[in-house]
Amino acid sequence: MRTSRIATIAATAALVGLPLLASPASAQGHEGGELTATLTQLNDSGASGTAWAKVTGNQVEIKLDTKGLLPGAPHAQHIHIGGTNSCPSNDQKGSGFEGALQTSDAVDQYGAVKVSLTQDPGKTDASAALDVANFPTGATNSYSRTVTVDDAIAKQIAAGDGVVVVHGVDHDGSGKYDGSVKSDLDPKLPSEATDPAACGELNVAQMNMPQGGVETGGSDTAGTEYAGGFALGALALGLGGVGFAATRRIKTNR
Ligand SMILES: [Cu+2]
Repeated sequence: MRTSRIATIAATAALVGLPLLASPASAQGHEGGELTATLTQLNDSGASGTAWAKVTGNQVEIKLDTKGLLPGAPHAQHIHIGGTNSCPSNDQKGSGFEGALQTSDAVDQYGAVKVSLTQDPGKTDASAALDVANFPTGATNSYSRTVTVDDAIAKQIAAGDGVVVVHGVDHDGSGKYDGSVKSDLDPKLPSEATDPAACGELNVAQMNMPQGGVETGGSDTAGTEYAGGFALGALALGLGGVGFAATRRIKTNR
């Protein structure tokens, strides 16, 4: 009887524990949190990339590799926060050139610029969002910098709310930023200079073990015949479901 109760609890731990572990929304452990993003194209730009970030206190170490961008043209790149903290899809239409998505068209999704990913010595706050002299200009770029942010931004990035957006799209294939449509961010610039080219959501990369206990009551619906399978599954995933459950104080069912 005791054995089967433990098995049942183990199964519960596996069932309850797995979704907890899989959730990036886990609130603890912001300090030192690592994040990754995969950037995919917007506006059929052909651009893509990967990003990695680590938040330590008010420092955000970030690496951003991009490719497929218009060569020889500055590509503004930022961490946006707000909206639904998400990227629009490549086929999403906007108010720009032949229905192109302009930066402000998707603010409800990726939010506003919070960090400007300029090269040294550019400033890195929102005021440097269009500091074209200090952004990468290649078709392929490998960027890394450690930037200082305020407490709120550090927390939001660490929690997975940051979205990396890279700008600059040659819609008409002329080989440079031009055209009659003006930028929604700065009417002195053509929209091609600021329209979003690629986007990726910075998601929490590391997995944390659950800190809370496992509720052991009301677990009798988990059939003991499946318990071994669930426990093995937890072990196979390296989660130690059996050991975790077995060390819990056993509460009598019913
Ligand atoms: Cu941006």
